[in-house]
Amino acid sequence: MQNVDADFHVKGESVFIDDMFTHERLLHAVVFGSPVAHGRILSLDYQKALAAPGVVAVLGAKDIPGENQLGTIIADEPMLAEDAVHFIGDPILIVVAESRKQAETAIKLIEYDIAPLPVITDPRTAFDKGKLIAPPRTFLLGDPDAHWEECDYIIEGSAESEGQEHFYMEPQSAVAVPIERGGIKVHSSSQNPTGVQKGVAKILGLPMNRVEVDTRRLGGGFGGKEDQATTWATMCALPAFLLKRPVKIVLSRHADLVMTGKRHPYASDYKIGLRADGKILCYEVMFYQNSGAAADLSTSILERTLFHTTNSYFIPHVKATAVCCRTNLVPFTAFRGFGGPQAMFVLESAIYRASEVSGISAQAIQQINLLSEGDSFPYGQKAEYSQAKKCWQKADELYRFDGIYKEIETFNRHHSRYKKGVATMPICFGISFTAIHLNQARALVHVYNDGSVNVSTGAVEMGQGVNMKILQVAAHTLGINPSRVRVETTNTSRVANTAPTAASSGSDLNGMATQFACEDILGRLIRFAAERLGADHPDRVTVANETVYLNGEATDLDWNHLVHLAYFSRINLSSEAHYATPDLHFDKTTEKGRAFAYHVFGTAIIEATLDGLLGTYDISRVKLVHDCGKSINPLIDRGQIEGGLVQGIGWQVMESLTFRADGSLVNATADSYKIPDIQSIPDMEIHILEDVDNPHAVLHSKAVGEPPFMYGIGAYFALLNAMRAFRDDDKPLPFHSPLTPERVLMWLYGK
Ligand code: MTE
Ligand code: LUZ
Ligand code: MOS
Repeated sequence: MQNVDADFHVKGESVFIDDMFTHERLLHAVVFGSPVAHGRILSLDYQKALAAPGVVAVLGAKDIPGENQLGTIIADEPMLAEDAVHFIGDPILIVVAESRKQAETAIKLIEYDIAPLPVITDPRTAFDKGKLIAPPRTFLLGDPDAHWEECDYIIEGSAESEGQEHFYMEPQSAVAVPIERGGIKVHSSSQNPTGVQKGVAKILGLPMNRVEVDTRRLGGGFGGKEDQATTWATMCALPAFLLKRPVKIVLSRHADLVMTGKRHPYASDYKIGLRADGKILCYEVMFYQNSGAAADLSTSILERTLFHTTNSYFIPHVKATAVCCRTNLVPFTAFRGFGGPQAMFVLESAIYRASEVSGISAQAIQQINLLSEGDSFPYGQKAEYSQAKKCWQKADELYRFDGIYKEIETFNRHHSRYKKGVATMPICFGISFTAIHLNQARALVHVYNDGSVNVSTGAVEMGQGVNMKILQVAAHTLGINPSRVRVETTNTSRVANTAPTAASSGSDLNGMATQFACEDILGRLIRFAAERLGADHPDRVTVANETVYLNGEATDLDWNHLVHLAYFSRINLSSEAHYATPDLHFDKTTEKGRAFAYHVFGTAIIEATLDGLLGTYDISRVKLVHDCGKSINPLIDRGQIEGGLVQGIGWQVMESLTFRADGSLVNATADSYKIPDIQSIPDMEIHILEDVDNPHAVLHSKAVGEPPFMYGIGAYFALLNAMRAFRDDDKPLPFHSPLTPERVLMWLYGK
């Protein structure tokens, strides 16, 4: 089925925050952020800004009626700076004016004296100086120390990956509207309306029931609006509350690039041990996460890094340690994969090095070590419904890996300026929030007495098609035409205490709650119909294709009529249902448990073509087999696979996020931060694995939002192989993503 949003998006009729509330009482907020990465505020003078045309107010920490604190996991992030600043862009003052332009102009008139303090941008330095956000954690499986002796090859090295900008099309934005008796309603571009509600309530000193948050849709989130949308919602809620006028905030692209969190950069050291037959016996790794200046979600992201240490492989002896290091960069945050990709890049780097040292191909090492059913992850969970081998075999059968390798060898023999490289990339990603309490959702379903249906859940639509999937689940469960169902905005007054739409589990959790609520209403309708039709048991009655069936035979009672009659018989046509993922547990003292409901698998083969004269390249072809369980909507899933893959390629070989020693961002404009465009999309061949099951998610589907991102890691190694084809000497290859054309040229022609 085609996504119901598609037509409206294409015609420009879908409404985003900036399209809302364009009336004249509306004020605009712009935030003045710290110009230095670390310092003590000696003085601030905003009199000139306040006197500038159109300016209504300039607000600071002292104006906050509630608590000046946004940190959710760790309380280390004031909403507005009090006496110190910790990163460039750290919010200090809010300027509110009649127009955005006036507020932006006024900001430049703010005078300040900030005494600089030492700036740390590198996680290893932060670690050496003891600047940690939380103590390190270690996952241990088997006993590596006792088994290094059995290894024929032992390789040590490091691998680094830089950050990534979300580059959602719609920047961070919100509108706050004061409502009666000092309450407030916030329209927020947030993946986490409950988080916004809680944050705004805390800042304003209100109970949560005085704050209503409503989210229609996001122009992309990708994790960037999981935690950090709250910051910007509070920046307009505070002035709206104090000035009693609606206030809008929409970050400029530049402000969004500089002031908001991104994917965490990581520096890592590894040691890997293999037997002569390619079997990996031992793996030891230390991850230094660059967390930025505040905790945000860093500890949770670090945990997911540890959970994905061994990707799609079984390694019997593993010791993985990880630590959140505090630096003077913007607090880094959730981004598709949530720390998983960073771990997987390190292991692929280790495998690549091991292949160079041992002479066993990287592809063979990958294949030999693939996870089997029942194998243990380092956190003790056993692989169930593991499609690791099935995906690999299917990909090999469909695409003939050997043939591709031969084709490329031939190409490289016959070309001197261009060389190609190829790499395989298996993935495995755990589905569930690792913070167990977040694995819950609710749905509120109304069947109106004309037969139309309205569904509200905690899920936020951000382009991933969750509303479409929920619509399909409702229509399927009720046995009615999908055109009858409307999925409402996500609203904290309708559905409370929601988890963020994240961890790829939006449709798993909210879809299941929707199914339960629909089953509840349908059960009442069926009992009612059974009575009317004189059935001896309600089991004899079913609803399908908008028709009531008795003993498998269509009756003349259709959906409309059934609902109409039920209403007049005073049957409740609404239901609220709750779903909590069963059987999840984790013990942090032993770091063992069943952390995930299930895992998602896949295998990609990726080709890169490199121009050795210019150092430019394209990722020319990607073929992959992906496990979607029983897909609810293959068209949407395909879109997620393509989008995730391309975003992953961007992270690994295109998008350079570079910070100077003073903590400033080099790539702070759209022309210096390069995301993949239509020209950089590879030829893609995507096969969704058939005949697979998954009893752990709604309608036997599997989550699809994040896992395909990690195929992009294969692009890095395909490119390394193309580089090797130019220079087959001993020069060590770089394990430092992104591999930009500059880095490739430096390697090709440097000493
Ligand atoms: N797809 C689009 N178009 N836009 C997005 O912002 N976010 C990704 C993924 N796919 C995103 C997307 C991320 S980070 C997650 S966690 C999931 O969608 C969230 O949605 P789901 O849980 O419904 O899959
Ligand atoms: N958010 C979160 C996530 O709070 N916990 C998670 O485990 C997670 N995983 C992926 C993306 N966001
Ligand atoms: Mo996605 S990083 O879980 O929002």
